[in-house]
Amino acid sequence: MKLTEENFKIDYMAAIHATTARQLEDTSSLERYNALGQMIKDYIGSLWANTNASYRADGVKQVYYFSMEFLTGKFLENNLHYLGIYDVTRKGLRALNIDLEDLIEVEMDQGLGNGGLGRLAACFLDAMSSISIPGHGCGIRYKNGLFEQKIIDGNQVEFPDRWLVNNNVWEYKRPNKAVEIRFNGHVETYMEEDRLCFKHVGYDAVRAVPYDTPILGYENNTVNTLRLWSAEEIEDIFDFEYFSKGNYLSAFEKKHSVEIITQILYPNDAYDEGKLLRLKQEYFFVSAGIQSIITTFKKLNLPMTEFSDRVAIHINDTHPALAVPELMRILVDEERLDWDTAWRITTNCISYTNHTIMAEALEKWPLYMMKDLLPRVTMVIEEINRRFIDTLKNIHQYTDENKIHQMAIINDGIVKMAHLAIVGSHSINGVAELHTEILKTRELKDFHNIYPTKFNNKTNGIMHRHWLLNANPRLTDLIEDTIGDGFKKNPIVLRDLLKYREDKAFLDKLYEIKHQNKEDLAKFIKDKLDISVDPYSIFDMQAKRIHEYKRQHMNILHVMHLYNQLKENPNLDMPPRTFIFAGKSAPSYYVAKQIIKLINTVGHVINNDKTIKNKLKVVFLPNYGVSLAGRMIPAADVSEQISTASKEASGTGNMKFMMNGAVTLATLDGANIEIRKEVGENNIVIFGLRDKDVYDYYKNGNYNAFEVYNADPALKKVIDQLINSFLPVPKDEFIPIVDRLLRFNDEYFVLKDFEDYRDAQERIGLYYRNKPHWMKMSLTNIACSGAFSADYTIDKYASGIWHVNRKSLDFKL
Ligand code: 26W
Repeated sequence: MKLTEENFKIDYMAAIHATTARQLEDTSSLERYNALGQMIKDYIGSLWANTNASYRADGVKQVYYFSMEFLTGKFLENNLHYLGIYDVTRKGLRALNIDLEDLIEVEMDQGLGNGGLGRLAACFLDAMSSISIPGHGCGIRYKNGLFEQKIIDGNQVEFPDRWLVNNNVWEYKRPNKAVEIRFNGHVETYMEEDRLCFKHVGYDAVRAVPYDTPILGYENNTVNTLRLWSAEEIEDIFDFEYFSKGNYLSAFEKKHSVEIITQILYPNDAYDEGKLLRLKQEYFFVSAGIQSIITTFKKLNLPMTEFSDRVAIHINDTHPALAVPELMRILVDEERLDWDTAWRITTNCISYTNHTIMAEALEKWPLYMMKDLLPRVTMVIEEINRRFIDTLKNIHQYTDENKIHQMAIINDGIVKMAHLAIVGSHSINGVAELHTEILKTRELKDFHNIYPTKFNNKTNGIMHRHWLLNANPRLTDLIEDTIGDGFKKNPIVLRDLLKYREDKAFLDKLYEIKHQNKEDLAKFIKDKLDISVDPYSIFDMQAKRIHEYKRQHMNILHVMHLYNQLKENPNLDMPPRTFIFAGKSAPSYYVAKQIIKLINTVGHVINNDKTIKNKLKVVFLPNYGVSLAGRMIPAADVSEQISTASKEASGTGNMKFMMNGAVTLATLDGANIEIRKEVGENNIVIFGLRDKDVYDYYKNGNYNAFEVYNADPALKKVIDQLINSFLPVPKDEFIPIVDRLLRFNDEYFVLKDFEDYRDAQERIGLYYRNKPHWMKMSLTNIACSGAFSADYTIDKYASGIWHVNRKSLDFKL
């Protein structure tokens, strides 16, 4: 949009007065931020209204991306860039003696997600808007996002994430669009003419109130909607009888029991606890979302049979899989369609992405629990299951009862959400090539046999504009000065940078930028943790959720090994290294928490040892999230992507690091494989077991961790150091980790891969020392990263799964 500095100042001062009723000099940073947010929201308003009006007028097919998690982070900076008013805002504020950076700092991260899955949903929203796909998000407005992590005495301690304390300037509450959600009660059947009908009675009703946030496209006038639902009591729940008798607490009890539904995000990212409240959350937002989609569709005055021509519903993992029976319930019970027609519409609408093969993450609900909470929906699932089993027997001629039992949606009193999602959707995709292969040939092989065409791959992508424009302005400027700004809309043109591989002046500039980013991070580390790190050392980073399969413990064991070498020979010729970790552990995942403690304990020993001459430092940055990622990633030299082969479905941090010029140190797992293809094997450092080796070991049972431990003295030494008082903690502190590695035979092959990892790290050291060589590797990574933009991923979802078209909008502000 066009905005002059003069107009900016007029609008901003008006916003200050309107939102604060104070003079500018009397306002706080928070008030100034809110005023700016409000002003931008006003600018967005007409674009947003226009987008919706044009979708409705043309009756275009729209996508609804259902996700339990949206990890969007901050909006201010992004919205300024996307409206094309970043520079004028900065200048205008400067003229008023305000630093835009300070206001950006004030915004709290919207951290409504655990990790990869939630961040992917946020990147996808951006991409849908930016490539002009009519597509919206549907989720939950948790009052508390993922917990805030503090490190106290080396341990992770969780604190509530109160992201709403200062209000959320970006959202619109829309009480007039609230819907009712029904839990518990029972089902009555009755005949109407010759149709068997079902009525849900005696239920507890909850009000779902939507809060809408505008999702801007990059300079294209498109504003889609992220609709998050919040639970409120239905008016007369508040019990006046209790209240008038002075029993105030009881009067509020019911209100509380309703609001608790959207109170908190479950902090697990790879373990399903099967908690009733989570099931409530899942049904709550799925039912609300589908009801509101149906209301929107009805405004088109089309027959219900055209629903799937106008609506695509995507489910982000199985968490929203109740969309299948809920849509069926509404089509059959309320819209009075026959089962087969309803089923055709439902399966044509719904598509599903699988994000994990970890068995413990697969959602399963006890049938009795589901029946109690959702009596009618469970009946629908039972009917879907009955018909599915019929198909297996009659169409596919299955006679093996065992196989049928295994594939059933419900068996042994358990409802399997992945099976429900597969049967009820027309597309099932994995998130990287290897992951999809594993789904097809192993984890979901039986389903692939009967539905071969439903399965497809869509390798993940990232919001390249965020990870460049917002996170790394220095690099963005250099790219723009060198190849122009076409990459913002068309990131594949980053490849033009390859021309500069031999250009010393360019590589020097690139080095200088990385160095400045490292200086900034070093300062941040000093301020936050009082640890001095050398910006000339290799910044080697592992930032992601803490999990044994991601193998942060392999990394820290290797750091201990380097330390042992330096202790033996303080003059060892080794490039100085700073190992930087960040990530949260699920609060109930004991071993992961011990890994955090181990990293901090080792850090404490190493960082305080003067004899190693600052050649080694270990830093654990607390509270990893979108904002911290934005500080860390631009300063990384090495990106650690070292999961046990076959376990990481894709990874997306790997893509963000490469885009910022880090060299990836990786196993052949997830999207690392595609990264290697893009950059070529000389520009990535690969080590370790392959997925096939891992599966062979599991199958043959011929891995013996003790043998590896006994055969490698350096490895044995570091493992022994965990429990022999080498570390300043009680001797039994790290026994659980050692037990997992030895007594329980090292499920994730940390010991097996250790030697190869050590060699790979040595290669990293050698490459780094050859500065021109290293900078060429770094440049190649940046240049080849455009292929991983979510813009391309979403383009493939749109054409290959959703069958929706781009809708260009020419409205101008
Ligand atoms: C029920 C508890 C639970 C909650 C979340 C189980 C599993 C999850 C997610 C599926 C975990 C997750 O975030 N998976 C990650 O998804 C990313 C986006 O596709 C991938 O890049 C990561 O490899 C995958 O671990």
